[in-house]
Amino acid sequence: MSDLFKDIKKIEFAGLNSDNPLSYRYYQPHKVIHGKTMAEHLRIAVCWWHTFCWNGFDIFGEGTFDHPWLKQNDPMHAAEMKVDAMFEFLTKMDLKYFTFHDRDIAPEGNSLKESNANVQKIADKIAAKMQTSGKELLWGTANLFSNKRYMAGAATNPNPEVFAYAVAQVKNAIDVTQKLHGHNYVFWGGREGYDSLLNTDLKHEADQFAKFLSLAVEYKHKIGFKGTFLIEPKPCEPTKHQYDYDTATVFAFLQKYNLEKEFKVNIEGNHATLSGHSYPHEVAYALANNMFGSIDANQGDAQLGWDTDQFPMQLGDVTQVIYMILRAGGFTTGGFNFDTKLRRQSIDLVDYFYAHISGVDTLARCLINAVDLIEKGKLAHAVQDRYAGWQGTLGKEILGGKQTAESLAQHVLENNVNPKPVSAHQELWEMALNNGIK
Ligand code: XUL
Ligand code: CO
Repeated sequence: MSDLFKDIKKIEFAGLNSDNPLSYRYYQPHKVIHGKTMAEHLRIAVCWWHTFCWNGFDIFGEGTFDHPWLKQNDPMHAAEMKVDAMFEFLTKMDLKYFTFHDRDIAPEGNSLKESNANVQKIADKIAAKMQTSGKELLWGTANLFSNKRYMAGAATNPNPEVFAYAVAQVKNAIDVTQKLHGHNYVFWGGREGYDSLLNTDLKHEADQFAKFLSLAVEYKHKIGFKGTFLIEPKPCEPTKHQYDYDTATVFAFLQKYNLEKEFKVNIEGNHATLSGHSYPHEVAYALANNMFGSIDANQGDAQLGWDTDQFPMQLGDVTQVIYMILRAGGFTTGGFNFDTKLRRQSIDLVDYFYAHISGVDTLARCLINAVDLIEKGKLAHAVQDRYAGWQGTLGKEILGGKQTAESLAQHVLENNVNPKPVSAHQELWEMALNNGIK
């Protein structure tokens, strides 16, 4: 193994009394809780992009990080070092999964052929590392937004040649994901949206987008890729309006084009709040519509209206999210991905560890909370009792199609139906959730 993080030893569980910041307080990967190990429940991944590619730049200032893999003159050599950094980091953190965009793992060449060759070469190195380490690819994806050819979108670009280029790039990214046995493949519509309606043909762009997804689906089935296709909703940024606004919008779009059976969603916590929803809302909506796939565990900052990609600390939201996921049977192919980045003043290598340990412990702590809420049945009646009436004759007949508007009117009039208002006890359930957060 490389020694890029040579001053840091493997992170171990040390419990709540530990004052060593380089230890887990909650996360015990092999501990069985609610029928599975913590690692199996959470399926935690580290992302390539923000962790090893971003150098701390923002729109007002240059990169602030000075890490070895960011200082190499030869981009392929830098790419190889990033592979070493990822696998050393996963091993030291005792985490199993990773995620990447094609352009994160290997530099873009002078042609797509050259770019594909770069990706294949680094993928071979990744495959070898996976073999010896047992680490796995949670999802792969294509970066269809950084290169200026995509400034007006990829699939939704007014120029069909850009569309063709994007399809060709995605084909290669799916091939690589399949080769590395990826559990999922993600579509985030980086620049699929608009900046001005004055020069945008919304209907045309929607048709293009659907065609793009259909071609990917067709190809997936042709090559027998077994992973799940995921769409990652986000309402804005970089464009002022992104077409995959939120889960409901994605679901409606997919249904219009008969694609809803082919995709699930990758929900990112802060994208949910940017769309004016809560993080639990997006998860609940996805679960309710059989669209739930995976999660990017990022949180935002309540004072900032952009995607800050911070490590999760919101115990209430995360507990509620894990509670819902567990109640629905847990992740299948998905998991919790840290699509998160350090603050640009966190310039030491050890900051990667502080950040991820904090994030992993948030997930583990909220898993423990959620299991406790479930096993003690603290919230069990919140929903069950409220809808109990639907288990009675009237409820069953309505939903079973045995009633019409006329028969219901007759029923109400003849029986002088006069429903009594009942309390929803919202504060009682909020108290139950809050008291369950330990
Ligand atoms: C962008 C974002 C992406 C996707 C994958 O906000 O979240 O990293 O997760 O393209
Ligand atoms: Co994301």
